[in-house]
Amino acid sequence: MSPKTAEQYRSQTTPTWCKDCGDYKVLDALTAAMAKLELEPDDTVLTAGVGCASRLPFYTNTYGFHTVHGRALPAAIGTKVANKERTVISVGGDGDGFSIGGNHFIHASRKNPNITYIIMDNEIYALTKGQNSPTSHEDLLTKINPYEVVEDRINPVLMALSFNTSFIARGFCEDQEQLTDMIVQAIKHPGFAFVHVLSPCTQYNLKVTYDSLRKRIKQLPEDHDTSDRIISMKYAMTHEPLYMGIFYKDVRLTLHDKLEHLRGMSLDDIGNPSEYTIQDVMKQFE
Ligand SMILES: Cc1ncc(C[n+]2csc(CCOP(=O)(O)OP(=O)(O)O)c2C)c(N)n1
Repeated sequence: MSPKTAEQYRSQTTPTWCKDCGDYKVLDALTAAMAKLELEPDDTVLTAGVGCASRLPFYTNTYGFHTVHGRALPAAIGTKVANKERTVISVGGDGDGFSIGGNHFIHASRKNPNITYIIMDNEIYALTKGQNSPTSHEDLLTKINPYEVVEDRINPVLMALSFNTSFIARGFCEDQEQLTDMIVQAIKHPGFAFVHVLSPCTQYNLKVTYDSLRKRIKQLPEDHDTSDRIISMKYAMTHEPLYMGIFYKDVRLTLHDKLEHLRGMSLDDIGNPSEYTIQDVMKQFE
């Protein structure tokens, strides 16, 4: 029988996150969402790259795959392709997801696998003790750029909208109820679902605090049309205010649907591939 409470989805491992790290709250919301959906831990897989946020799978009692830096998504897609019955959720930080792993985000959006991707955005590389990330504010001076920042920041939600990611939401880790509901909807969404979570680091980015975020955020209007990508882009354009809520949803064929179609085609149109010899295949290249 699947667990009934969020606590029952936690592992015995004590998080190594710093005091008041936003990632604790993301873990709370994710496990609450798992409890709401009554996910079976044995049928649930979390994949992650490297970073403080990417440690999250250690703290749940599901299967977990701590991959290498930036590679949470390929592992998740492979897991889902191998077994579509599994609920697959990728987690990680803004550095992992948008810097070294940024290309995978583009291609996951194109493939549209039925997985969920939760990015805990603290606008810094925290595990490596404070370097600028792709989402860092242009004024954030750190030890790698003590005088001036020379790169612009990216806008994750706008980026996802431009890639036509099939579910896009943004939440604040302190708003547990909304974040839990967003994660529930993301997991239920048939396709690649991206949840951008504002999750402050209390050690290495003192410019992005719970208070400063609280002042910047604003809810999307209740009547926001989540099927309208252009309107969603307008809301996503601004960093001030930062709009919260579900920006966009589009139900279309998933990677699995397309692969099934392809499998069907190979049987109907060209016969059983196992009847082919290597010579038959080589002939096609003569
Ligand atoms: C190939 C590779 N390059 C660099 C690193 C060092 N490294 C580990 S975590 C990390 C950044 C993590 O930042 P983020 O993903 O934002 O997560 P956070 O720690 O802030 O939660 C870096 C650069 C690494 N482990 N592997």
